[in-house]
Amino acid sequence: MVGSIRNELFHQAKEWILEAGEIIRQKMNEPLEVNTKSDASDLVTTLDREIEIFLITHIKQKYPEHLIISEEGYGDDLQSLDGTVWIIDPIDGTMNFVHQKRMFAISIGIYHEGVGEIGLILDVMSGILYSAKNGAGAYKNDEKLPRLNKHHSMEEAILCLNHRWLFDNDLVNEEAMHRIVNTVRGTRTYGSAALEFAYVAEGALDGYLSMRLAPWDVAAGMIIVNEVGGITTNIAGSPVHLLQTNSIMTCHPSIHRQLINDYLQS
Ligand code: 2AM
Ligand code: CA
Repeated sequence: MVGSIRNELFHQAKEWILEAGEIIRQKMNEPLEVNTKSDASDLVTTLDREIEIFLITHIKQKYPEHLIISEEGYGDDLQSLDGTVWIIDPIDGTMNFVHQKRMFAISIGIYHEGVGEIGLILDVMSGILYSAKNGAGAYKNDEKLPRLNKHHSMEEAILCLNHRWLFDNDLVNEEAMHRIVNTVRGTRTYGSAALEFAYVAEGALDGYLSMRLAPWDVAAGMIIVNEVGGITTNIAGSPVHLLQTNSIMTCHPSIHRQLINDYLQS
């Protein structure tokens, strides 16, 4: 993508994500209709839908040729990442939004011909915007994030993971997960994949593992983590496919290497 087009898109997407955050903060204390989707923990509210429609309406008006992948079904049904594709989660961490009224985000990733060009993650309640442009580094508001260079051992690492992967499950060997948890300095679970990516990018977490994430959970975060030298793959170490769900590990490079070589390689 040409740099001037990337810059223009970035400013536009930033304006819309900040406006969307403002709408959520204004409306979140009004009565909310909460419904479940695939299971009892998979929630959607009227505001998830409203914010998705807000973003898609703006995108389609200004950029009618752009395509959209989004969580609540108002986007396009895509079979490829050809062209310019916005991958959107209007509220990432809906359970946090409903129950805790904090620790949720809006996530927008923009890809051009399959290449991640722009990533934006807004922590709605704090107003902190994590952002990145391909090749231009990642930012936390106006502060440039340093690259993840210093070597970390597993013993010094803080990892983020959901407790469910420590129990018998179909997606990962729970004994490998037990060894990981027994080795690292600490574990955390925040419940918003987008924010968990952002915390890896800023070095507050050394890695985040999840066994099942959708494209909109990871699209922006992958671009932001990549800009600071972090690595995102599935848990086998293979590339993430943005048209399907994936297992995910997004990590400081030295932690990524150790997790694959010493724990997760079968
Ligand atoms: P959501 O709130 O947008 O649904 C919670 O651990 C993280 O996983 C959140 O980012 C949440 O995104 C995502 N998530 C929850 N249920 C999911 C599902 N069934 N498939 C994929 N991602 C899911
Ligand atoms: Ca969502």
